[in-house]
Amino acid sequence: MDPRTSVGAPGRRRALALALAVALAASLVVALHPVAGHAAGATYVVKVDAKPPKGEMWDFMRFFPSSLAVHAGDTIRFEWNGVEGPHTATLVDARRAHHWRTVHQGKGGDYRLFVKDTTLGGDDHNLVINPQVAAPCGPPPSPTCSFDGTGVVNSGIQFSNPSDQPTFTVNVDPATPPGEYSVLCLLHPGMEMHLYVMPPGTKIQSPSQVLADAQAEIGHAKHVDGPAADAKVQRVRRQRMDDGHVHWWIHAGAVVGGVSADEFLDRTLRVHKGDRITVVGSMEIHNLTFPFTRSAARPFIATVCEQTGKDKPAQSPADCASPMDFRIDLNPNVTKATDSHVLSRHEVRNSGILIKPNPADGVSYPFRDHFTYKAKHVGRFHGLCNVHGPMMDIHIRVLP
Ligand SMILES: [Cu+2]
Repeated sequence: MDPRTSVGAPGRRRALALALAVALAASLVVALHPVAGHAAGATYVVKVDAKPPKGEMWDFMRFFPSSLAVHAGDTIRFEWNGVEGPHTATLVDARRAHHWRTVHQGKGGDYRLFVKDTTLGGDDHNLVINPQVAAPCGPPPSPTCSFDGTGVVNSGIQFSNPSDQPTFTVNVDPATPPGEYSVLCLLHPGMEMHLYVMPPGTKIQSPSQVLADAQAEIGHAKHVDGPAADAKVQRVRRQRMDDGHVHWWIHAGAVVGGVSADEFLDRTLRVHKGDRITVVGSMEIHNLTFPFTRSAARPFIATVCEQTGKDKPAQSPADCASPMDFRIDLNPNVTKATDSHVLSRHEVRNSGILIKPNPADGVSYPFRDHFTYKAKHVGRFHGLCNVHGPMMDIHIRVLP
C-alpha cells in the first residue's frame, strides 16, 4: 500500500497500529533468529530502460536482464537507466506476466492504467492515471520495499533522469517460497522480467555475471532491435482508392523487441490534394496533432489536487488537502480526437491518443488504434506528438 494514502486519512490510526505490530513482530523474529549464522544476501542490479544512441528518440520498454534468479534473502536493486521514459517495476505473484495483466489490467481491473476521475470522486470526467499504478510502496523517488512472494510490490511510476536516476530496492523476504514470479512495468505491456526464487543452496549467477548479461542484452537492443524499430517507422504503405486518389498509411512510432522508436517518418511525406493519410498506432501511446506551433505547448499530463470544480495544480501529494486527492490528469485536448479530420495549418487537428496493443497482453485502453487525415488543402503541414514532444514531429506536403 502507498504510505501516503494513510497520512491524514481515516485509516491512519489503523495503519499506525499495523506498522507497530509489524515492527514488534520483526523484533521478535530477530530475537528468535539471530542474524549471525545467516550469510548476507547478495544484491542484484536490474537496469530499467536504456539510453539510445545520440540523436535517436528510443525508449527501451525492457528490464535488463530479461530473467533473474535469486535466493530468498537477496536484494534486487532496480536502476532506471533511460533518458526520460516513465516506468514501474512491479513484482507480482504470477508465473505468467500476461495472465496477471489480463486479470488486473484488463477492463475494470484494479491495476488498469487509466480510470475516469469520476470513479475516484472527481467531477471533471477526465481520464487520470490510476493512483494504484502511480503510487510507490515506499517514499519516492527511491522506495525500498519487501517482497515475500505474495501480493503486489510496486515502485510506482518513476521517470528516468540521467542526472538523478531513481532506484527501487526490493528485499526478497527470507521466507519467500521458491518459485517463479514476474516483474512487470504497469505502463508498458510486454515489459516484463521473469524472477526465479531458487531453493537455498542452489547455485545461481553472481551479481557481476548478471550485470554482464544485462549489458549484453542492452547492446543487442541498441544495435539490433532499435534500428529495426526505426526502420519500421520509415515504412509507408500506399493504396489506390476507387476515386483515383491515394490512401497513405504511416506509423506513429514502432516497437521491435521492446524498443520503441518514438518517431514519425524522417522524410517529408508528399501527397496530393484528395489523398488520405492514416496514422497507425504502435504499442506505445502517441498522438499526431497539427499545427506544430499551436499544438507544441500542450502538455500531455497535469498533476492536480482533485476538488469540486476546477482542480488545483500541484507538484506532489503533499500539496493537496489530503494526499489521496492527488491526481495525474491526462489532458483531454491531447487524448480526444478532433471532429474534423481535415489537415489544417490554422485550426488544431488531433488524432487523439493512438495505441495498438498486443492482444496477447490482455490490456484494454480507452483509445483508438488509428486515425485518418484528409488532405483537402494544398500546402505544407507540420505536426507533432504531444505525448513525446516536439522532437517527435512530421512534415506533410500536399501538392495540387
Ligand atoms: Cu515501462
